[in-house]
Amino acid sequence: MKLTAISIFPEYFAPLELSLIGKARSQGLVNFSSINLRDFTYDNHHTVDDTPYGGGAGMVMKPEPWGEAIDSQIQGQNVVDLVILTPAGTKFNQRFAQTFATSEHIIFACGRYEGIDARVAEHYRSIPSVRVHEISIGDFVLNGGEVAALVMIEAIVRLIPGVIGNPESLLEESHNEMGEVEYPTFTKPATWRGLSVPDVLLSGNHGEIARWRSEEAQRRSQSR
Ligand code: 6GU
Repeated sequence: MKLTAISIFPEYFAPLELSLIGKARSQGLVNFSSINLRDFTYDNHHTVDDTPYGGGAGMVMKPEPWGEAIDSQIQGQNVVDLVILTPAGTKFNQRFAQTFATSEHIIFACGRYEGIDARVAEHYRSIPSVRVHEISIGDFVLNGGEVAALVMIEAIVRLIPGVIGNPESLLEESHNEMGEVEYPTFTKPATWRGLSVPDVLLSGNHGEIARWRSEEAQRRSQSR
């Protein structure tokens, strides 16, 4: 899988060197690159924003650098998923992560300021080899799409076969097919600061344990 982030702060993606994602990269399971939007400007100031038509506060990202940057990444590609990060987008969830985990190439367009000129999404929707997704990671406002892209990348890359050592852990975890969150988990010691692990988990009775976990998962899913 190829992942490309386009941003005015490509340094934001440095953490992708770490941990499981870093390992997936060094194993060749994912190929990540971040590119600087300002490299696709032609004026001395490398301008990427301007005032909004119709007035109002804040600045809007100009379409031309985005067009040039995205074009440079879709050349000669089959199909690409173009993810435009915006708090006004469709909310990201585990189902989206599963769908994107089968993508060949995802381009993350990380806007700043009051967002990217709306014609960028419109233009790429008219290109048959590009699937455009405007996506938010939740009902709150970030300063830009970079952190949202990092969240999506982590959720997606861990679903690629071979990235997680034990694929069974993917089946049991929260937000699985059942839409349920996970049951509470415990490890040694059996008593910690006066708090004991539920007896059933020490019983060795696998049927009872499975029943207890499923009840706890249901209870948590309802109350949260
Ligand atoms: Cl994708 N971008 C920004 N700027 N804020 C957000 C977001 C994205 N998702 C939630 N808040």
